[in-house]
Amino acid sequence: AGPVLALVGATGAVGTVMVDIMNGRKSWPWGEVRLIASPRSAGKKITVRGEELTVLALAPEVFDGVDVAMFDVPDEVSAHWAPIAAERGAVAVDNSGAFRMDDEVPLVVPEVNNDKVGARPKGIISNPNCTTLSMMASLGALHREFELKELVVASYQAASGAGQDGIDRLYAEYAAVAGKEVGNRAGDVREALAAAGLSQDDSPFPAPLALNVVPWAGSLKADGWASEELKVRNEARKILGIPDLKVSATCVRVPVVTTHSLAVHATFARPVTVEQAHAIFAAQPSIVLVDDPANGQFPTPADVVGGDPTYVGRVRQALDFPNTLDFFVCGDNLRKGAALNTYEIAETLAKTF
Ligand code: 2RA
Repeated sequence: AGPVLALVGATGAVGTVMVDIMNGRKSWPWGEVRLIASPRSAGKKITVRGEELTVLALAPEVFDGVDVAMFDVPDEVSAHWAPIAAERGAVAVDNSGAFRMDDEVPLVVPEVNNDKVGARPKGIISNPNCTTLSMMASLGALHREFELKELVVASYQAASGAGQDGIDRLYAEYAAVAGKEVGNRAGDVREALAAAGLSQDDSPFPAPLALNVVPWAGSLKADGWASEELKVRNEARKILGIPDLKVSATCVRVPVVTTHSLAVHATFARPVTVEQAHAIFAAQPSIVLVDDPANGQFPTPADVVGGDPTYVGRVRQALDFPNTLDFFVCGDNLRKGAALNTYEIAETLAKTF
């Protein structure tokens, strides 16, 4: 009958996209699917591949008989429940930050290091943070040829990186400023939000996001770094297998609903031309190269959202830095950045049962 797949967090922002991905998959290796969520969401009905399933409440017994359990839930929920799923015999594929830097948990991007899925002493495999993930297919492909040495990135992260609360907040802020002439005077966007009853204290973002950019994502870490910036550094090193990779990241939230973008400045051990990079990107099944600025062709979140591939463009040889490329990537943070990558790992595992 095929292996049993569980989805924990089936009703959240990423879980909802996961259901969409499962419904769109051409091949289907699974014999049974179980949708799992908090007791609050249990009982909801969701259709997966033509079958209406009832969402089950998270409990140890729901993992009995499960082969692969995908987790799209907050860190603390994964930290508690993924080991329970593993104890009950499932391989947990976790999209939270709870286990990513654990030496006994592989951190997998199928295009880059699929060979690592078998080495999972804890029965847990981690999915990278969406910001890191958006650039991994392109950097992994270049690293194989030219050996990556240094990486400087700036992110342009969408509101949905903060989950459904982030999406809801951005729409509410847009509604509050729509049709108003604000954004010309310091503080007038804040005033417009307050006038519409939107308190900054209730926002998942530390400043207004509509008509703005916010140079912050995640929580405060030592020396002024944001957790998101350290994730980019640590996860890139682990996925690419370059423990001493020099990385510096600045993470910025932008008023985009879904799709993260990154400006990447990557230095290699060997010289690399734009033509070589184009050829490498064009050969990757999960990358779409859109790089014709003379005709206004480059990736933008508005053109990329809802798609599976990572889009790459604006590829340039850095003028003042040897062996260095600058380029721009866009990836749907809920799909390849989260649900799709998790599902691709699960699909790899399905072949092993
Ligand atoms: C964000 N990368 O965009 C995070 C979500 N995991 O906030």
